[in-house]
Amino acid sequence: MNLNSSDFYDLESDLSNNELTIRDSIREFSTSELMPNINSWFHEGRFPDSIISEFGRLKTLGSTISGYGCPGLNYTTYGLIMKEIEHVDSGLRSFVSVQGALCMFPIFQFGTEEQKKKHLEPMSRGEIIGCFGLTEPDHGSNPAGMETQVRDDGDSFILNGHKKWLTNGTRAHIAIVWAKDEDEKIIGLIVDTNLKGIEKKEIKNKYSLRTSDSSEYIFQDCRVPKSQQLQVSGFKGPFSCLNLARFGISWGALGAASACFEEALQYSKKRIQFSKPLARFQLIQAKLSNMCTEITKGQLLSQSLALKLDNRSFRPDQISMAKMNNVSQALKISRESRDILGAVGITDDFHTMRHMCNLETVNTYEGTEDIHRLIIGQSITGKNAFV
Ligand code: TGC
Ligand code: FAD
Repeated sequence: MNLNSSDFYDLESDLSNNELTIRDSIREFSTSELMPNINSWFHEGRFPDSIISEFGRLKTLGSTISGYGCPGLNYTTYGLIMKEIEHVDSGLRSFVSVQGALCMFPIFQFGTEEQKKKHLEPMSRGEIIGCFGLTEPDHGSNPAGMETQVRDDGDSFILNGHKKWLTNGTRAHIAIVWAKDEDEKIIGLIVDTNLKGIEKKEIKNKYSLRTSDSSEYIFQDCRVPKSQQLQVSGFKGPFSCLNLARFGISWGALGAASACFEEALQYSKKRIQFSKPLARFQLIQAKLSNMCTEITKGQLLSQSLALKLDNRSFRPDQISMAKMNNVSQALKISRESRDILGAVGITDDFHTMRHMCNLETVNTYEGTEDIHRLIIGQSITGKNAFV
């Protein structure tokens, strides 16, 4: 076994040649293009636009979609891509999640043929960028309370409301916006972000996910042509996009967790205290053993879930379990790794603390840890804690 590896069960041997080839191409790109720059991007608090076309060239955008310029990869490969990118940084993975799972997926799944032909191919190349507006300032965990609404006006809808925390929002060409119609039904619109009546504000003051573009959109009598409506009604529209994104996050979190574990493991073998390497102390070994065990368990959950998604036999509450577990464990692992690194762990000579700050966001977005706990609770008890 490679002692720096967190793959204790040799789960890599379950991967096909094609899955490994794609994983390796992302790893090569991450090592040569992303890792050398990640600290500067994080300090500057900016998403690097220069990598978007590379993400497109590497087929990371909309990778599970078949046709319209997309490669139709299986869910294990999609997961591996997310893991490799988040091994570098959660904010960079967020760009890919939002573009693919939250914007291209609904267009593919619920769009008209005309909408698919217009958007999907350029989106797969990163020439059209999307963002996703479900959350509002007063409605996060409970989007059912949303106040954003549309009024019917002939060939158009008149859109009013306020969406917050849109990842990719300041550079997006289109926004997938979820709103209530006059009958209080949820509808989805592909909104051209240059339309009159949209005010965009970047959210700058973040300690977490600093390489990701977060923004808010205020719609004031924004006229959206009805031709931009998605063919879905009700919450299954936005929630089915979240399924794919949450699944990808369950893999991504394993990337961040293994980056932290690998850093702590290497350091513990070199750092001498009390005349011994830290790795010789039982308490340090216990921490490393726990981290490695949790990463292995998380990988088993995500790999098993990928096969269920391939067979279309998954349940959303199974995705909740993988998202909740893998992200909360990754956050714990990043904190333990930071502890093992001692003082130097708070500097950017190491990547652990950046991962730790990022994982605070990942544990909150796409459904907080406790919201997923309650989704699982509802399944196993048959009692709905949300009403
Ligand atoms: P509920 O009554 O349970 O369901 C309403 C309708 O939706 C259907 N449904 C689903 N369909 C597909 N997949 C799922 N996962 C689904 N969950 C529910 C359900 O069958 C029902 O359909 P129908 O036809 O019977 O009407 O809905 P609820 O309002 O009680 O939901 C409760 C709760 C808490 C589970 C839900 O509100 C929730 O998941 N809240 C969390 C909100 C959230 O995750 N927001 C994410 C915003 S996007 C984001 O964070 C992007 S981060 C981007 C990045 O990666 O950078
Ligand atoms: P709240 O819902 O106010 O929750 C606050 C706390 O209360 C949490 O601990 C929560 O678990 C707890 N809580 C809430 N309800 C219950 C309950 N019933 N029982 C027990 N505890 C409860 N949204 C988008 O639509 N698009 C995006 O692209 C997007 N990107 C994001 C990027 C970043 C960097 C961040 C931080 C968020 C992003 N979000 C996005 C928003 C994200 O989905 C929400 O932040 C998340 O759903 C939680 O909502 P909230 O922040 O309003 O917290």
